[in-house]
Amino acid sequence: MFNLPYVPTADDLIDKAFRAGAKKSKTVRGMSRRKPEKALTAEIKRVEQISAIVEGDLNAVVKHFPSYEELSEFHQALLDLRVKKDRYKKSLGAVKWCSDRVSSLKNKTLRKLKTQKDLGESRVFLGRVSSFIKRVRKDLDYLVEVKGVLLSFPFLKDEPTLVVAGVPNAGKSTFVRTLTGSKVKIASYPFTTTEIMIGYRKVRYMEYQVIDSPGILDRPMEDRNRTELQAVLAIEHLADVVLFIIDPESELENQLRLLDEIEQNFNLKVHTAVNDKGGENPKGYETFNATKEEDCLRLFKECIGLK
Ligand SMILES: Nc1nc2c(ncn2[C@@H]2O[C@H](COP(=O)(O)OP(=O)(O)OP(=O)(O)O)[C@@H](O)[C@H]2O)c(=O)[nH]1
Ligand SMILES: [Mg+2]
Repeated sequence: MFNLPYVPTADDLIDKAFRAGAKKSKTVRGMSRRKPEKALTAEIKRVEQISAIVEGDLNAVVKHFPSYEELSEFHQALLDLRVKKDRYKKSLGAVKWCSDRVSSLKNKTLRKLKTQKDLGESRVFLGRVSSFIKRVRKDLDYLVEVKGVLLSFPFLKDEPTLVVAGVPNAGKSTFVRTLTGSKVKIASYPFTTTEIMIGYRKVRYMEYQVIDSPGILDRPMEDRNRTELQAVLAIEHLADVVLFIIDPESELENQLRLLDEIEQNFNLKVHTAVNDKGGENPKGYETFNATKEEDCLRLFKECIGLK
């Protein structure tokens, strides 16, 4: 989804650029250290090569990392859970600053080398480039972290979307897996799903996006952890309709309060069903077995308004 470039560490970038510079100057200079003309050309080539590599790597970062503003609302909210947006903006700005400084220093150094023919300018250039790069060391490290976060984002299609929600261990993933065939993880303990997972199902030639979300606990929003909040964001930003699965083995009171919260806070159609793990179903909600395809398809069609 994001075409994110290689983000070098400060040390790697210095190392890579300086090595390439040395190699380039060596091929020009050859073995004849004493010829001043060749020595000068060799230093010019070194400076050009180093700045090409530094600017190339840094500009790729500036160009290909998405700006916060160009992300969808859902992705912005997801990023906010993991990353400080001001820090992200600042890091991109710092990388741009470094690339610009190297570029203007290169121009200045090349002018001096060509006019004054002072080879010492090349050494000054190396020192200053290295210190510019070291000044953005933390920014580069931060962007490596942001890259990991951006790459973990789910790829979403612009299609009618059902978000499956409920308390942990309710059977959400089992439903999504049976309905869509997506290989989401299922286990008999809470918080098995820690990120938003996506499956697709076609019904009457129309494709629907089905989102498996982490469990949400019935507790105040400010107490909810990052895992739970991802589910809240999916309901808020992605859902056209919600399927709320009730776990008959878990306390009903809490689940009904959570259901009420979802119904009150988001202007959405919420369909409710109880899976058939056993236990009671006092309100007479529809029962289904999440491992049976026919049950899941029936329920799904009801959610999207098809018979
Ligand atoms: N008998 C029965 N067991 C089910 C049903 N649905 C799920 N289970 C079992 O319930 C347990 C939890 O299932 P998951 O699908 O992982 O639940 P989840 O809601 O995704 O859980 P989290 O990701 O932790 O929130 C597993 O042991 C499933 O095998 C069902 O319809 N009938
Ligand atoms: Mg799950």
